[in-house]
Amino acid sequence: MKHFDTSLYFITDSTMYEEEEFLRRVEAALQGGVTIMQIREKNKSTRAYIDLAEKVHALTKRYGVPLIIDDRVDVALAVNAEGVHLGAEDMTVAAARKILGEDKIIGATAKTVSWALDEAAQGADYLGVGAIYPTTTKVKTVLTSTDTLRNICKVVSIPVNAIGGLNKDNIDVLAGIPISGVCAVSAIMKADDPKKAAEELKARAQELGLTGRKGEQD
Ligand code: TZP
Ligand code: MG
Repeated sequence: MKHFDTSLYFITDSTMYEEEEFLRRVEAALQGGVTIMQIREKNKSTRAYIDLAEKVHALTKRYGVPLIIDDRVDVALAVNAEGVHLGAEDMTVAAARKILGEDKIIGATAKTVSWALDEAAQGADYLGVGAIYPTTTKVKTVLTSTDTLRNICKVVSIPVNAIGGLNKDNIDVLAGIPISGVCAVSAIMKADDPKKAAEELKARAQELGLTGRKGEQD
């Protein structure tokens, strides 16, 4: 049985900080109540990715928060992370499931209804849908409308999270859409006070009814 809560899904970006400051911010975010965390590294060697993921995992375990590894099934296995997040250029969910087994969390990116249906059929445990707003985080993405987000929520039964340019002052656009939570990089990572930023984003998401549908599969 997998239990996870995507209410406040924090995705890291280590590119602008020394390691000590990066880890301090990661811990502050955990103290602020993030419910699931993803380490996202695009430019590190495999060895450096594993090294940093081990350090982040030591922190997330202390706070009882699942750690998801972006892109890399091998890194997820190496650090015994709780899961992996896969996009269009990564291993398929079906292939990752064969390697990781049923107990690991496998998330997928989806930007259209048909893409979402395909990922769910392959056995994805949750979907990340966006970018809802333009983002300052380095990523190859296009905007996804809130109509598409709503339609994806209608057709899949797994948790759906919104992502892209989201912060406490603009997530009201998601009100009434049955998502399970919000994903954020910059709103937390680049905040003056990441703990406070996580607390405020979570509180606002809860206020708008955007949280709390948990991923629970047998
Ligand atoms: N996928 C779609 S948008 C995005 C990713 C990884 C980046 C989100 O970053 P931010 O800083 O929360 O806009
Ligand atoms: Mg990817």
